[in-house]
Amino acid sequence: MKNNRRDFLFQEKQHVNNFTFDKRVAKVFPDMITRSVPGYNAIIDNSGNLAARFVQPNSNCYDLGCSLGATTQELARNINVGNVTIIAIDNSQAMLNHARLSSDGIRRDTTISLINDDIRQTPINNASLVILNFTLQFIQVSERLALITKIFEGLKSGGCLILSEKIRFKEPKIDQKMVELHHQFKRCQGYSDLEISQKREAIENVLVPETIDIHIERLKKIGFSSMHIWFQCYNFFSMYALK
Ligand code: GEK
Repeated sequence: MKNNRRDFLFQEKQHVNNFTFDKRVAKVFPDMITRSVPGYNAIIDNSGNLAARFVQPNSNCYDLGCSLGATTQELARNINVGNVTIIAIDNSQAMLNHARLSSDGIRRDTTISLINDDIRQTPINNASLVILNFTLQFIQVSERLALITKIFEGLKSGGCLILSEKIRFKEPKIDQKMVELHHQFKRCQGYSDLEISQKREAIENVLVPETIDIHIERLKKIGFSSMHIWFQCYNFFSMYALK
């Protein structure tokens, strides 16, 4: 099955339901996410770069909310130390069904395991790298501290968490400006105003963005020793935090 179909899901006027990662979304997901998230490809590519820098031998890497495995594939290609297992987890079987991972250019002693599970339940252990690329935003705000605390406890010393998210801004005028710039980006990617507004309505109650300050305060409170924002475009950012 091809994974390069055009996202037309919100093209027609419709009764809008809450967004879910179902079969229809899985079919068009690569097109949907690259045309919706400014800098998505740069973030995936650089997750590989960070993996090359931080993954330790004889350890686990976790790609939490792996969708079709784009980040997992990039990690696998960039790991340059021995005996690493990548554990890629998603709770949508429809998304995992569309994952296409290639073994080209991957070390023989790197293992990939795709798992259908809820990341709130999955144990994390012996981890040198954990990635949350646009996944924390779908976890209830009240459950985020517990999830990141579990990740911190499962990380080895020197281990790295990559966190990429849609964000909001405390100052309403700035927030509004960034939302408009994001919508302008989507228009440039070929989405109509109707598609933009219907997608927004579908995702509003499902994806809850937080400010950068809230993310950083939480990571500090949990005990991460340093935090570095390495990418930001409008209301999207990526950072890495070290244990
Ligand atoms: C990428 N990281 O291509 N447990 C497991 N998976 C979950 C949960 C949960 N509780 N909640 C949501 N998901 C990917 C993109 S998409 C981001 C991540 C987006 C999964 C959900 O099924 C979906 O596949 C993914 O998190 C979020 O780099 O669509 O904006």
